[in-house]
Amino acid sequence: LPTYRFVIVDRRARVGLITLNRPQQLNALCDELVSEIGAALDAFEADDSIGAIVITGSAKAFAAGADIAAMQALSYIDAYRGDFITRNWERVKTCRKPVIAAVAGYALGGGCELAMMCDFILAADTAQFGQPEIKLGTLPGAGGTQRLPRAIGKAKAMEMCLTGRLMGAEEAERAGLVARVVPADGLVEEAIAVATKIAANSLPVAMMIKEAVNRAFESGLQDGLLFERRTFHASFGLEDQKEGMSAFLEKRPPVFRHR
Ligand code: CO8
Repeated sequence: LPTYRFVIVDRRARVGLITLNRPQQLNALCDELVSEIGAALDAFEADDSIGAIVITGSAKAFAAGADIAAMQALSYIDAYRGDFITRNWERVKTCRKPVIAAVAGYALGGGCELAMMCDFILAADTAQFGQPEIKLGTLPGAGGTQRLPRAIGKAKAMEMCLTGRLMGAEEAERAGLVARVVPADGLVEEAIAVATKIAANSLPVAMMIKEAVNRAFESGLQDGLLFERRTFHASFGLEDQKEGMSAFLEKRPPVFRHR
């Protein structure tokens, strides 16, 4: 596995693990860090033996936001011409394998947005989510105003973006921002365990499910249902569908070949 400056990349059997590692800045998301997340995702996506990916930070911070020091002096034309810095961020969204965000501590601004770009969030009981950009004289720039209302509804999203207040793990679970809350000291192991379960299934089926669920946010119900039905039909072309159903009928565990 290659080494990076701001992320640590590791693997546990079929699970790829990306740990943000810029501790002095609470994992503030500078351009290089986000590029490295992209490079690590490229490598995991190209690797047939990886079936799911976990992105995590430290106990204190998943990521405390975009790098304020790098943004402070940016001019409009620099931001616009350079497509600051969303260019890089698209990579997380376009990953076709399942990606879990394992969040402990602060997930603020771009950190909250990065977590929301993942397929779902597992939160430690210490997790704190927020879009505090308003306090810096700007607004969320990587999906905060769009994904947060889809996740938790307009009232809470509007309140969070307009006040910049933080939301703890319990409230985040109640509101639907996170899938589950777990004790902080077991967060990463639990995320790896969940990813291991996902990765034991058929990878092409997991990819189809991810596409189909994401489609629910991009289309009306009829189009979404049609997309689902066609994808469901396509699953009958997979070796893994034959194996999964044969195994059930033969009362044995399936052995998926991920094809
Ligand atoms: N950028 C740069 N440095 C940071 C950031 C950040 N976002 N957050 C923390 N740091 C640095 C601090 O400057 C400090 O550095 P130093 O030791 O050199 O002074 C170090 O990390 C430790 O931080 P604190 O001393 O502040 O730690 P505390 O425990 O006292 O406080 C907090 C922790 C509450 C998380 C606090 O650091 C904080 O409020 N951070 C800023 C949070 C924030 O406003 N985030 C939003 C940033 S704006 C944004 O994300 C826009 C997203 C747009 C999308 C971008 C893609 C297009």
